[in-house]
Amino acid sequence: MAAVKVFCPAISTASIRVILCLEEVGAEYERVNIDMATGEHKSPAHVAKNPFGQVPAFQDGDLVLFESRAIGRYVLRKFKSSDVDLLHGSSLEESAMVDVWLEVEAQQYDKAISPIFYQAVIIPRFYGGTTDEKVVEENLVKLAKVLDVYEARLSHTKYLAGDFFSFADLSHYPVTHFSIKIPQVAALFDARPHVKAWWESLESRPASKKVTAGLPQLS
Ligand code: GS8
Repeated sequence: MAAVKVFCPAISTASIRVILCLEEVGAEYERVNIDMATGEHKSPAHVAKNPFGQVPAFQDGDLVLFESRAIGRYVLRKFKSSDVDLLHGSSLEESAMVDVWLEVEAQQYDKAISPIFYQAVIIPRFYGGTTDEKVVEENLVKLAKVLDVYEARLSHTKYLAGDFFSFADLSHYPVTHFSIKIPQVAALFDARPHVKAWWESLESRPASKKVTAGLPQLS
């Protein structure tokens, strides 16, 4: 069976989400580099795969996908086994809880933490610009409220969807891996012991370590 392909640069939070899924299920894959510095993600060849001119794009034979969370679901369904089913598809209730916390990740968590990451890390490091501290401050307040909900949830269950690791947890990993180095973000995690323990358990997963080994520290 030909390996599936992920079209992305080494560093991209959405793309790392897909690569992590592939590593967790032990699938064979090929990462085809997209050089964002030269605008390759806007090239006709890439836009044919991702019409928004973003990374990642994904190909499995004739099937071409974009949107990292949708690609992740596909990978986890296609390569699921009796050992690894990060969507918990065999249980209606558990898979519903995975869906709930995946939505929370996309609609609440990511919307608070990504602007902090973008302002505090991406703008100064990759665009030579100046961080908008007001945006950072506003989103730190939002992130603190989201993490209060997580702290309450994680004081009852080991992971977000229940006492099992799932795609909902994994989906948080990429942007958090880079953003936790920002002191104000680290302080929010440090102040919430269940969130902190949850984060440490995500960081200690072999797939997380493998995927982020060798990536530069961004902040
Ligand atoms: C977001 C992709 C995205 O923002 C997904 O796949 O989850 N909802 C989409 N990709 C960024 C890189 S960060 O990982 C990107 O391609 N930025 C360049 C651009 O928008 O031009």
